[in-house]
Amino acid sequence: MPHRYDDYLKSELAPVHLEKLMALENPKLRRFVADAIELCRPASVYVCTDDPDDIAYVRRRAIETGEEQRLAMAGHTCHFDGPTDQGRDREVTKYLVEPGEYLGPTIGATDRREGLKEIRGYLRGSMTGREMLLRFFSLGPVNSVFSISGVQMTDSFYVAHSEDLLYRPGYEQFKTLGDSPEYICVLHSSGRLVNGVSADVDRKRIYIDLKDEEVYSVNTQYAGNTVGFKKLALRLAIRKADREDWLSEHMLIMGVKGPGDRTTYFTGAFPSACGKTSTAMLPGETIVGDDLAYLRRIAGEVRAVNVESGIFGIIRDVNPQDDPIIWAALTRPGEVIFSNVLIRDGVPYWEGGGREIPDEGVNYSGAWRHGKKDEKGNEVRPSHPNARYTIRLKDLTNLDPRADDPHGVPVGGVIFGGRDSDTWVPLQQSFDWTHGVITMGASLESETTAATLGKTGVRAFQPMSNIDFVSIPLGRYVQNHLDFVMGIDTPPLIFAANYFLKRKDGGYLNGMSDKHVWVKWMERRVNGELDAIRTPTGFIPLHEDLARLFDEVLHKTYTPDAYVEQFTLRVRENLAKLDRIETIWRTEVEDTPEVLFEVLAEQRKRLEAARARHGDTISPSAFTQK
Ligand code: SPV
Ligand code: MN
Repeated sequence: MPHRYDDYLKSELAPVHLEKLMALENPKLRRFVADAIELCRPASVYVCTDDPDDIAYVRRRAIETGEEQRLAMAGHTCHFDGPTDQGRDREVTKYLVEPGEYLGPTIGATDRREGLKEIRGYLRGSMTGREMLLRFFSLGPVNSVFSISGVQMTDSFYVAHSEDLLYRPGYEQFKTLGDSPEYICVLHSSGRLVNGVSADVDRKRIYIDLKDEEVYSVNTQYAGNTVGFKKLALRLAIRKADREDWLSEHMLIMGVKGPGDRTTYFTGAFPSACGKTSTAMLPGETIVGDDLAYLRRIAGEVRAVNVESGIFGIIRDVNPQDDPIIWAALTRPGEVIFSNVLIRDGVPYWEGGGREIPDEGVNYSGAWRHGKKDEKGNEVRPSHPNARYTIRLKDLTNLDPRADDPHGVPVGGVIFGGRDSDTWVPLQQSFDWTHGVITMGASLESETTAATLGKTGVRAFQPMSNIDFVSIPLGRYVQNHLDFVMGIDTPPLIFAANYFLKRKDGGYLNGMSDKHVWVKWMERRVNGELDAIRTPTGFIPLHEDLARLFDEVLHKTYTPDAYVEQFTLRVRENLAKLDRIETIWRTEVEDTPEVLFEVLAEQRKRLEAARARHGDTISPSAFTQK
């Protein structure tokens, strides 16, 4: 049946591309594509299917346009984002909302009409003389109850190439949608380029239209602002999950080996640059995903899939000792995109990479030599702290065999962890699901990192590590978590991890690899095999169990003194945190569920009673085994 936009599309698309588009009998798609062409005025439109020739075209053009440069090793390329485009930009990322629509203290919101007018103004004519790409992906395994289809239009071959590595192909799946409007649309333009870099930085905008489920992104290239199916689609998926009674989360998924052949699956929510990828990559365990998870209740179980099929990971400190598997994938021939690292003679260098960084080369600031300063007089580091690599998961040797299972993997435990230098013990388990959701997930705080622009090291409210992406009223979001396990006999256990606890003198209390012991302890707890000590804030491990696991996993001695220092309850800090968290939920959130205050009040009572008996710092030996 002919659609309203057919004649226009016929006049704009070459026959071969028109045919690929028209094979998808979807009216909303035709409207979206026609509107985008009319707005951005590209010189031509290339419709990519799942065909390897189309995918190879994108890869080739990324080099030809200069968005990526070939490196010495076969298949390796590098890309630079502009100096002010090195992380997600919260300031200019906004939801477009109808008057009166309430979301809470997440990223900003702006009036839908005005926002559309502004961003569409910036997109107008933005692709003049350039080629527009249309790409289709499946978020989640193809043909699965979990999956969402996504369509991206972009003038960036780097963005489209990154998506090849990060998402499962979705053109064929799109055909099965028929005329359904249930998919996510993203329109991106890098805007005016100077030396291949978005030039109109003050007109950078990322706007999420909640009504039409479309995302607009312009005058930026950093993947977190442009790759449609990472954080842009996450914001829309959270709304869909809310409507359909499941969860869309900023979580890793991993398999942890137990005794015998047992694998227990965990999801883990950590804010950006707080150990999510390194947890998912622990040696000897298996990775399902490192960033985004969809969770559903299926046949009395919680099950999860990875939205993605690749990693856009922080490269800093990836070296043969700490990240041997990623290191191997980054140093052998194969498809890898390096971004914002230092390049010298076709070789990428980054901080903490275990190889000596040369004194000069090329990085995101242009020609670089040791001691270079920016306009503000600050030293330009050789590789940006948020420099990244993009790879396919299947190029890793530790990919879980069930990573593409359309039914997902069963979730035994959920981990919440932030960058917290002074409050939480390194590891604890909640008393039950509600206690975990409220005192761990909804109470998460984390010090800011280079993954977002702005000052780093500032303690910030980070419920479920998802605050930048929550697109429904925040109280409702927490209520959805509370309700999620209704009807499930044995819900996943909830754990809180803190990899960043420091001594008073400022040194970290734990080594980087200690997290491996923590996940092994969680695995045993999920399987009911170890006892624990009940403290006012949760169950903590026994020294003897950790000592055994340290020996087994890391071949290290774990002394009683180290244990006491790490697991001493810091009552004052925990009470101060309760004050901060309660204030936010009371004063900044309009729809906080009452149970949240009740559960926080119970925690406060337990902490105060313990303080009355034992003082402000309480050794684990003061509490009883349970
Ligand atoms: C993160 O910052 O959480 C990331 C990278 O996973 S991105 O969101 O794409 O910037
Ligand atoms: Mn992330």
